Amino acid sequence: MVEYKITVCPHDCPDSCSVRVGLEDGNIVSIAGDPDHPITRGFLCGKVNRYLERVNSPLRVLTPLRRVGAKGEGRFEPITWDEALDEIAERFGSIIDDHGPQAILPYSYGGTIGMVQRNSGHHFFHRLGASRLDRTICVGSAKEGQRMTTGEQMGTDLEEIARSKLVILWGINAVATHIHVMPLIKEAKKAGAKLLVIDTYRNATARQADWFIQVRPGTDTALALGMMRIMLDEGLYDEDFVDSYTHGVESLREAALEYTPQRVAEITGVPTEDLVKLARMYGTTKASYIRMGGGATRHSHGGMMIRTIACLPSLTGAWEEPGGGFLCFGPARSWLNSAHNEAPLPSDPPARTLNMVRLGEILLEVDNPPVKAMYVYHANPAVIVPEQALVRQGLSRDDLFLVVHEQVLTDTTDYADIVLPATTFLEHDELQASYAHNYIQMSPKAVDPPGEAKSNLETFQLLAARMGLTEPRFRESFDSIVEGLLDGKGEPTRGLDRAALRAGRPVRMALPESPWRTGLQTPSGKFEFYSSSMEKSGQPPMPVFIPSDEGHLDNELKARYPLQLVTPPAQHFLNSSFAETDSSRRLEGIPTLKMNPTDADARGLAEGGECRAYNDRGECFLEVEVTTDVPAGVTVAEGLWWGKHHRGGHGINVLTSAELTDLGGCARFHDGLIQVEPAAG
Ligand SMILES: Nc1nc2c(c(=O)[nH]1)N[C@H]1C(S)=C(S)[C@@H](COP(=O)(O)OP(=O)(O)OC[C@H]3O[C@@H](n4cnc5c(=O)[nH]c(N)nc54)[C@H](O)[C@@H]3O)O[C@H]1N2
Ligand SMILES: Nc1nc2c(c(=O)[nH]1)N[C@H]1C(S)=C(S)[C@@H](COP(=O)(O)OP(=O)(O)OC[C@H]3O[C@@H](n4cnc5c(=O)[nH]c(N)nc54)[C@H](O)[C@@H]3O)O[C@H]1N2
Ligand code: SF4
Ligand SMILES: [Mo]
Repeated sequence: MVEYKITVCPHDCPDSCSVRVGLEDGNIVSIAGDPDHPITRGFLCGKVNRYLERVNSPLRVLTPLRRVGAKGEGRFEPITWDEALDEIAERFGSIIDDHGPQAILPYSYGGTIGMVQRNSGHHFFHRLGASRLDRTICVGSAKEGQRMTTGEQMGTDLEEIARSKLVILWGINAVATHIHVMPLIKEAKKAGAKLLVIDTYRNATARQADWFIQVRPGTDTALALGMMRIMLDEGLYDEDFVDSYTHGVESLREAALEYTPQRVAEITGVPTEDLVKLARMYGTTKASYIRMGGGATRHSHGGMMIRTIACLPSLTGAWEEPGGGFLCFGPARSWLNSAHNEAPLPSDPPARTLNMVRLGEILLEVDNPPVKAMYVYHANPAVIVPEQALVRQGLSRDDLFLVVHEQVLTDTTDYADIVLPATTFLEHDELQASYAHNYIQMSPKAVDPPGEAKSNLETFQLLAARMGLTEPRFRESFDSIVEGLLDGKGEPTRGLDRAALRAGRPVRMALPESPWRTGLQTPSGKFEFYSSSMEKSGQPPMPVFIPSDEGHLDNELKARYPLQLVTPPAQHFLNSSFAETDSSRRLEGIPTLKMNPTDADARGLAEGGECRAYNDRGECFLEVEVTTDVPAGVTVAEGLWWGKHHRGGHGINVLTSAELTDLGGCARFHDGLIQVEPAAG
């Protein structure tokens, strides 16, 4: 007899699917989408459909391990939890004695976005006085940039898309990265809506669009300003809305003046007639919904880019129209009381903050004190961080004590002194909240952990005890942490149906409606075309197109490295996760660089040949795909393949820059320059 349990996918994906696990005699026999969840609608992505392959992977870590080979070799012997905890406590203790607690750095990010497990190390590291990590690699520029225009906690309910008349997927490859938005779009299309995709290459999502608008990477600010110039000129905006709820429209009119269709076409590559058509279409459709991804924000001026695009719905008043609005990273999670397990207590020692994007520099150059120990959990920094050659060099340091808590052996565990076995979401309890839709849900474990795997929460509690930390917060039960998180910042959490939540049902958070009527969290309380916060951050207060520091300038660097490199997610991987599963790798094929025929021909590169892509930061070997899906001058590598899947041992992030974005300290994943040549040998 098969019985079913409902749990929730915790991977770093906007969909936070409700997962129906089939069990027979305590063993998992099936994994499928929960038909009763309004967003999941009974289906999962291929990656998680095949989750048993990940759970039972030959790379699965089942006991603590201690390094026996050289750093980078990944050779280990099994040890007991007691031995592992003793060694970590002892090494941390002596590093604190010799260099102070800031010589210890936690490093975690998106392996899980579960509200409990993800942040369960914070109290431990805060209490030690360890260096703090600025976790900006994904949403930094998007959140900070949008905040400038709309204030915090803003984003239209995802489900409104079904009622939209014009859906714009802007810098988001939703067919791969946000698949559960597609049924909502389908519903809207059935009722007559159009789907627009604005992207730098014809990706899987662009193929489904009624209209695909191809922009040069990093130029969307000019596109949006060009649209707004036409809309303001032709009166295609909502005067009442603008008068009541926005700040600085006259300055916007002035700022937009120089973005004539001709100039915008030159900057963006979008033909003038397309720009005019786009502006009129957007300006006359109030029920227009912009669903933004990270694409446009992962550029040197990515903060300015999203800030400018977020002005569009504020001009038409789409925010207040059923089926209209704007969403990038959604606000539901932020209503929970994440301070409960995230924020330092007043009694915790102060500590410096280091930006996760700059890990190479952190490990090789930061001093006073140098980082002597790093504890990695739910992250794979050897693959996902820019300037990978420096990161690897740092991870290879013999004097760095590296602990990695992992589900599977990765490129990062190859450098570890100690590896600890981690549970998957099927094996631990969690509270899940999405960053796209407004449902939260309990995610109880479906089975017991295999081998000696332990959750993040349990591991940090054991570690705290081993280091003599006795405060109650290091013994707090899962249920009590959940209560703390639900003790949120207002009505959306107070009004939650606790019984339904405890019963494992998805519970919709009722977020404040029309917050602009009562005042947004901006200095003026309104949507800000003019932003004094921008000025405070050292940025122009008005939207303005600024060429990318690396990708756009005609200079000596561009002469040597003429091709811009865009590195977006692959459909069958989730960042670097799932690259360990054979079936995902088979479906992705081989690490590939997409190139326009003009660029390939000019370099003597043919379809299927191997190329060497390089710049001053390093080199990466990939197979060439010749395609008109990418414009001339642009190359695209979907990922993230691990270093060990590439000849030469470096993945695509060996080529990306660790310079930070204009706002929010994010990485510039789609902004760098490269040269490409046929690979020798
Ligand atoms: N299958 C799968 N799903 C995922 C992930 C994954 O790795 N694989 N990752 C998850 C995570 S952590 C995140 S943050 C999201 C990210 O998912 P997305 O937001 O979809 O990813 P991005 O890297 O932001 O790139 C999205 C698109 O932006 C385009 N782009 C790049 N630069 C520009 C630009 O300047 N302008 C415009 N208009 N487009 C541009 C790229 O070509 C790409 O098609 O997806 C999540 N879901
Ligand atoms: N070039 C390029 N680089 C990128 C991106 C890009 O688009 N282009 N995307 C960036 C973005 S948006 C993001 S979010 C980051 C993501 O980068 P990461 O945060 O490193 O995410 P993953 O690559 O998925 O690796 C997460 C690891 O955590 C492990 N894990 C999962 N669950 C748990 C758990 O409960 N406990 C423990 N201890 N371990 C667990 C998984 O096995 C996996 O190896 O990558 C960034 N890097
Ligand atoms: S990775 Fe995303 S689409 Fe796939 S099951 Fe998880 S939440 Fe759903
Ligand atoms: Mo992300």
